[in-house]
Amino acid sequence: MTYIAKPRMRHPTLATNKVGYTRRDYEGKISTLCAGCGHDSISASIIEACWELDIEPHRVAKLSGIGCSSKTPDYFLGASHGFNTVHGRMPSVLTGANLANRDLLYLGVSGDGDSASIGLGQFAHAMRRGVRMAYIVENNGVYGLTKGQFSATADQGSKSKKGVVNTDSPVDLVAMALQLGATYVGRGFSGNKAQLVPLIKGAISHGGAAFIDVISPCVAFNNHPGSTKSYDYVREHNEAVSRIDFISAREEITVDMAPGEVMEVRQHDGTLLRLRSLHPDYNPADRYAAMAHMQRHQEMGEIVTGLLYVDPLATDLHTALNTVDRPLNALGPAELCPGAPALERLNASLR
Ligand SMILES: Cc1ncc(C[n+]2csc(CCOP(=O)(O)OP(=O)(O)O)c2C)c(N)n1
Ligand code: SF4
Ligand SMILES: [Mg+2]
Repeated sequence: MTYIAKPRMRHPTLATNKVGYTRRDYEGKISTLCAGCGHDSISASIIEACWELDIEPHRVAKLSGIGCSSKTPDYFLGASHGFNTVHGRMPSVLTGANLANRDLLYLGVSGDGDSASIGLGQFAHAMRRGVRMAYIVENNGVYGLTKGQFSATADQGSKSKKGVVNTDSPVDLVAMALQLGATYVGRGFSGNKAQLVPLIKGAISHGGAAFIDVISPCVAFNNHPGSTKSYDYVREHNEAVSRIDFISAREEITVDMAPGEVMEVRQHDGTLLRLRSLHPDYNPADRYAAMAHMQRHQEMGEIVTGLLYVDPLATDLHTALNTVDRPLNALGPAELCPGAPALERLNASLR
C-alpha cells in the first residue's frame, strides 16, 4: 500500500490555541477511508473539539477496536497515545489503561459492529462501571470494513444496497447507555458539525462515562433509498432536543437570552453546557424522560439528536474503587508495598 505523508509545513498565520498549537497539530495521517465517509467528518469534529479545549495532545489516549470507524484514530491526534485493540475489546483495554493512569483523557472510538455485536458485553460493562471516557460510536448500520453486511443497529425494515430487507430488531446503543447508567448520553450526526463539536467537548470534560452515538453514513454500502442511516434520511428525520453551547471554565459567561429558553449545566470541572431548548418539555437531567422522549420520536420515524441526558455531578470508577489521586503507574515500590507487618495485619483480618 502506498503511504502518503502529510507535509509538516503550515501556514504561518494559522491560529494557535491557549497551549500554542494549531489545528494541524491535532491532525493525524491522511485518511484512507472512502471519499464522503461520515467517519472522516467525525475525525474533523474530534480535532476541532480538542483544539478548542486547549488539550495538550500528549494528555489524550485514543483507543479503538476493529472496523473503518476503529481505523480513524490514525487520522487525528497523531501526537497522542493510541491503541488499536481487538474487535469489540476497546472498552476493557481502555478500562485497564484508565485504572493505571487516571491523568489521561480517554477517547474510545468504535463502530456499530464493534460495539453492538461482538463488543456488546464490553460496551455494557464500561457504561455501568462509569469508566471515565468519551465513548464515540460511529454508527452506519453496517459492517463497512467487511463490505456492508447489516449490523445490529440496522433498523428493522431498512434495506441493504442490493434490496435485502433487514428483519431483525435493532440494538439502540443510546437507549442501552441510558439504561446502564452512563452519565452523559448524546446522539449526533456526522453531517452536523455545529452540534457534534460541543457534544464531544462536553463528553471529554465529563467526570464519568460519556457516550455519543454518531450516525455516520457509509457511502459505499449504506447511503441509498431504503437505508435509515443515509445522509438524506438522517437530514429529513433529524429531531434535535436542544442546541448546545460549550463554555470552558476560563471563558467569561455572558447571558444572551431569556430564562426558560436556556438551561445551564455546570460540570465538575467548571465547564458549562448551555442548552437552548427546542422542545420546551425536554429535561436532560431526567434519565427516564429521556428514554421515553426518544422512544416516542422513534415510533414516529424520527432520529432524536443532541445532549439527551447529563448528570453534571457524575463520578467515575476511580471514585467507586477509592483509588489514590496519583496515577497508579506513577507509584513506586515503597508506596505499592505496604510492608510485612501491614500485610500480616491484613491477612489476619481475613482469617
Ligand atoms: C474477532 C473478529 N471477528 C470478525 C472480524 C471481521 N470484522 C472486521 S471489521 C468488522 C465489523 C466492523 O463494523 P463496524 O464496527 O460497524 O465498523 P465500520 O467498518 O462499519 O466502521 C468485522 C466483523 C474481526 N476482524 N475480528
Ligand atoms: S466502506 Fe463505508 S465505512 Fe468504510 S470507509 Fe468506505 S464509506 Fe466509510
Ligand atoms: Mg459500522
